[in-house]
Amino acid sequence: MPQFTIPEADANVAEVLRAYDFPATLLGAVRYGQGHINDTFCVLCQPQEGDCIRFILQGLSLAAFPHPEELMENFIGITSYLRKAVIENGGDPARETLSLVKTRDGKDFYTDSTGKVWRLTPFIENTDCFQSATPELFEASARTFGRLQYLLQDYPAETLHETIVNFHNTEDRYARFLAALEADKLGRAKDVQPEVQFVLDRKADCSVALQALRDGKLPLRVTHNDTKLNNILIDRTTHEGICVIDLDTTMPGLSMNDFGDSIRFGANHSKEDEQDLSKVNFDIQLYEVYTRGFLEGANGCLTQTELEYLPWGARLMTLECGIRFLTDYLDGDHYFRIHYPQQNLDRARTQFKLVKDMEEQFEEMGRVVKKYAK
Ligand code: ADP
Ligand code: GN1
Ligand code: MG
Repeated sequence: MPQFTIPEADANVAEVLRAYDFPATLLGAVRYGQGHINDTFCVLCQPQEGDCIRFILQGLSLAAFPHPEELMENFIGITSYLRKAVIENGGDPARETLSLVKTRDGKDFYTDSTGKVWRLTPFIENTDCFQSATPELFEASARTFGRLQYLLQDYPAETLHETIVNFHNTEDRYARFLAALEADKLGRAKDVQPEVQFVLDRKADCSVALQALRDGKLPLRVTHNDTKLNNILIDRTTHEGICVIDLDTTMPGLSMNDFGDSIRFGANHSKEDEQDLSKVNFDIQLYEVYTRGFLEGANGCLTQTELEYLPWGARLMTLECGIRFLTDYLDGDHYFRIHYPQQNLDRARTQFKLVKDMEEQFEEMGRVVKKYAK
């Protein structure tokens, strides 16, 4: 039987595991996934016969989510709502939406002795989670994210907490970037002048979506707000997107941002922290397949103006994410988990290269949306 040890640094995982009753012999927990924010572990249990039973254990980042109890309230509201929708459509709720395992004392999550909130969910088996995808898989992910928009269109948005205030407020992100630049805590600003200038030159862009919202042109919907390809599980048998995960930022937002964040992450062939920028290119063909899939999944629920703003969503989510990486770099890397010192700067650079490419192909991006808009 394999033995797993819990690393010293994650000592409170042992405490958390004791809070749960597992259905078979607990083997241990290993770090899992490529998320930048939460602490994710795969928990393994061995029944007397048969394969391991797996769970996903997640410690919520207090740096990102100051009110984890509110976040968990959102999580329960959204997953219960999706569960009903899946059942109504004849689907399998155990695989098509996340669910929670209760603690020994019947709670939906566990708060450890340091105040950190943890949740346990069944591992959705026979699925894959991709960092990059073939056009077919990318289109499948698009259908699933588009469909989420469709499924959540009547969700009572006013019941949701804003888990991260001003999350996709690009004007606010710009202001926080200026503050980090001004403070220049680690003296890094002098080495990143081209990147700083890139952001300063795009101040006006940061207002495009918010101005449209203020003008009443775009509706506020319930959106996921973190629609990376690796926030979706793809069924290994059907190759369809089966479950949207990472619901921590699901709250009122703009449809263009859900579309845009997927394009930012998936419509290229490079890693988010690729150092060789000659490899970082926006791929309009991948953009096209994603657009087709997203609009199919959304099933006509988007307004004409929302459709017109989709290309801006891609440009702005990419710019905003680059601004956030650069801000964190200037600030000393407190928000996004890094694995080497310049990683946030490398991440910012890839985003800015993609923004530049999108600016050059912006008209074509608009034409593609028109081609598939119902
Ligand atoms: P983060 O907020 O850190 O990105 P995620 O919720 O996206 O955390 O989880 C990190 C990774 O863990 C995912 O990319 C996926 O590979 C895996 N994962 C999360 N939940 C499940 C689940 N219920 N079943 C299978 N894999 C999961
Ligand atoms: C974070 O949690 P994860 O790794 O799925 C971040 C997103 C960024 C993304 C960049 C809560 O997503 O907003 O776009 O990194 N999530 C949060 O890869 O800040
Ligand atoms: Mg994630």
